[in-house]
Amino acid sequence: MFQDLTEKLELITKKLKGHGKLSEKNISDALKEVRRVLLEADVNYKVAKSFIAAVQQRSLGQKVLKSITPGQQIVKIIHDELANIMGRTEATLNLSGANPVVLMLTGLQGSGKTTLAGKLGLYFKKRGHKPLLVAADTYRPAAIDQLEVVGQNIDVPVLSDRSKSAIDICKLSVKHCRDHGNDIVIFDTAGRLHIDEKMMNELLEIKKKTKPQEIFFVADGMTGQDAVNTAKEFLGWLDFDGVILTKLDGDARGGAALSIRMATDKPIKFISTGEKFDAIEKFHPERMASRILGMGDIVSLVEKAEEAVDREQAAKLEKKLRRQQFTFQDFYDQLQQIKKMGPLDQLMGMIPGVQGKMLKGLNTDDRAFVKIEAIINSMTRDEKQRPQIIDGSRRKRIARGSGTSVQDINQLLKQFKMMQKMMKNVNKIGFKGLPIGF
Ligand SMILES: Nc1nc2c(ncn2[C@@H]2O[C@H](COP(=O)(O)OP(=O)(O)O)[C@@H](O)[C@H]2O)c(=O)[nH]1
Ligand SMILES: [Mg+2]
Repeated sequence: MFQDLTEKLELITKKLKGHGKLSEKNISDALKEVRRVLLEADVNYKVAKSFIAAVQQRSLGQKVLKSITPGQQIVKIIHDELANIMGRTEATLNLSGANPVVLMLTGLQGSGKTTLAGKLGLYFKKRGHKPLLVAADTYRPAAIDQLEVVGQNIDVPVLSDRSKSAIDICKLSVKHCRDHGNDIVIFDTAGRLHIDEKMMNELLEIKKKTKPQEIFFVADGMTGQDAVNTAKEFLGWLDFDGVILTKLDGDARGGAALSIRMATDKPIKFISTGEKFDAIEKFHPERMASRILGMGDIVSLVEKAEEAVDREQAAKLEKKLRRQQFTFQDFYDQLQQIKKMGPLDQLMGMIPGVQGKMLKGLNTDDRAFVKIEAIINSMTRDEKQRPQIIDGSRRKRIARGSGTSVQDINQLLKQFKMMQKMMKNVNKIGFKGLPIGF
């Protein structure tokens, strides 16, 4: 997420922290650089300007300059002000007092609405709700098919009717929910490549007729300023309640995430970081500021682990670790759990102290997992339990069986030994039921 922006900011903050003393000139030079970096990330210039002014004002106080660690204090101020421009406190969701709760997704075509309907559906299902998805993009038959496939994937019902208008199907869905016990209904509305009046009027009509608790503007996080401009236009027509940023994985530059709150005065409520249905998180400005500055986000990491980890299995593993019986089978099971948490490079980025540039050369590709899995699968039961018996000829056999090389096997055995050692240490300080390495 925002790798380029993070790397550049890390350089600047490192320099700041390196100074024993800071002069006003040091600070204004650094802030000029920060401003340039923000603009390069496609942050709105007014947002960048007011951000720099706020940091400057707080940094130049005598207290900061005369403190023992002025550099660190300024980095803290940058962090706080970054969180400020993104909204400071976590936005709440309005889920009470309605039966069903109506959530409406709006935005341009391709911004990620249909995929998001699935992500939100799964998100609420996991939390004990009974969501219903509504195919309100009635112009392209393929759009209805797409949502139906999404529904099948996450095992959440989809309401569609190819003979009805978007407004009618939305109205109908509210009654459908009451009849079928669905407590949350999510409208997947039509998008256009550009805003047009007809589309806006249709959305307005749906709003009037169904009175949604939350209308979300779904913004493609990769698009920077464009997303902000579109958001403002939608706001003028529709007065939405919150923003959801998608596609913050990959090459997103950060401009949309950092500007959209100030530009619309509406909170960002969720972010999405991938195409899979579990790639959704509630938005926390403070945590996001930490991630952008390369400080990691341990809280989100632990939450992800808690969601993915099978408690019973974790307890079993803990017992084994206490008896120091960690085997390749356990290693394999742990890999499965880590895989459930999401792409490796995203997880690594949440660990404090792991800097953007460290991730660059590293093979955090999920293909590395596949190789390890293949190797473990080619071991006999006995070998998995007692890796010390894996001698030269066994290594050759495993390499052949898994389509890898003896070198790969050697490397994995070495890693496994290291992990066993690490596990002993973890054992000493107390195992908290988290997957290996975290
Ligand atoms: N990388 C990435 N791709 C996404 C994300 N959300 C959606 N997409 C992709 O963006 C494309 C458009 O998504 P779709 O849900 O059909 O957008 P819609 O036109 O607004 O309904 C699809 O190829 C999705 O797989 C995301 O968070 N990350
Ligand atoms: Mg769609």
